Amino acid sequence: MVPTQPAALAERFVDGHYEQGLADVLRGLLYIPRQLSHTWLYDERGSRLFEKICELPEYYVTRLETQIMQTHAAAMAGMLGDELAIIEYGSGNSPKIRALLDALPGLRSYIPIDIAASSLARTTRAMRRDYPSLQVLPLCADFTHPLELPLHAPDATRRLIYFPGSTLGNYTRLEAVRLLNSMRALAGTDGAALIGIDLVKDREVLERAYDDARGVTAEFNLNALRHVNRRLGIGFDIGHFRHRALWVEPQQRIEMHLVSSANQTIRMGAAVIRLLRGEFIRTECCHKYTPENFAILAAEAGWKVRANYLDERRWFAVVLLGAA
Ligand code: AVJ
Repeated sequence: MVPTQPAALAERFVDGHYEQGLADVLRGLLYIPRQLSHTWLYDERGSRLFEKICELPEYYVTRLETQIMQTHAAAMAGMLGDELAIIEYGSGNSPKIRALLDALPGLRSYIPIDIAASSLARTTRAMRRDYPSLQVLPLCADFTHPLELPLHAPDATRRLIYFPGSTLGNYTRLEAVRLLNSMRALAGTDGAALIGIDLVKDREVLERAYDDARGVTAEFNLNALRHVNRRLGIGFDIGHFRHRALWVEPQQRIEMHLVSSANQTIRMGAAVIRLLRGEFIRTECCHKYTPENFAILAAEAGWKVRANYLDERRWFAVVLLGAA
């Protein structure tokens, strides 16, 4: 099928990126269960919808983590000391990182890492403005691949990896161990990490958090299909899918699905995919942990838990890790 906007696509998919993107999506849809990478959730509109999700009454994640950071920043700073460079996975510019920076007046440098150049630039500008004595060294990169820190990054300083948001939960157990392992290598022998993880809780609370009454999360999920349509010139009919969030007990995770509400045929290049009514495409997994099983996971990557910071209901945790 010919892409709908050849000029715009040509800009984005130079050197075979278009074919690569199409092949990746097709491979996922032929998988059992059918799946689409969670990264398709985040285009401009998807990022705006996610910001709206963070303000929903049902989505406790962002609020609780911010509250935990504000309550315990001083204690964290006490454990970490001042001689520090912070490397954030995913560029923050959020009240979470700010709580930490405010508690560490002697902090040397802050290195935000983001694959999206525009939000990285926005974060860099805001942080340089609000923390004039801090060295802000942005790195535009995919943190699931080997990282090269900016050349002038201080190497004698102790490193703290900051990975908030429960984003680690989007990865499978194996991928999470690999990611924690690469953080361990990047942090160095005296390095530390601060990871935000969402904790196991009642099914109803979890499913509500991912299927809110106002339908913002449903729109966020469906937007992945709009994104694929636009970027790859596919013709998913948004009206033939509905959002579902499901707690999958054995895997201890929420799965977001797009359920086909009709028998339908989707054409992708030379390939044809037939979806039966009730069949689904999985778009995201959000793993939830207990402090105990997260400690085991971290240990597999060479980390030892130094402190757990939790909210009163024990719904969310920020975990301080050090070398094992
Ligand atoms: C941004 C990955 C942390 O898993 O809770 C929110 C994404 N998906 N609602 C999460 C998300 C549906 C969010 N993370």
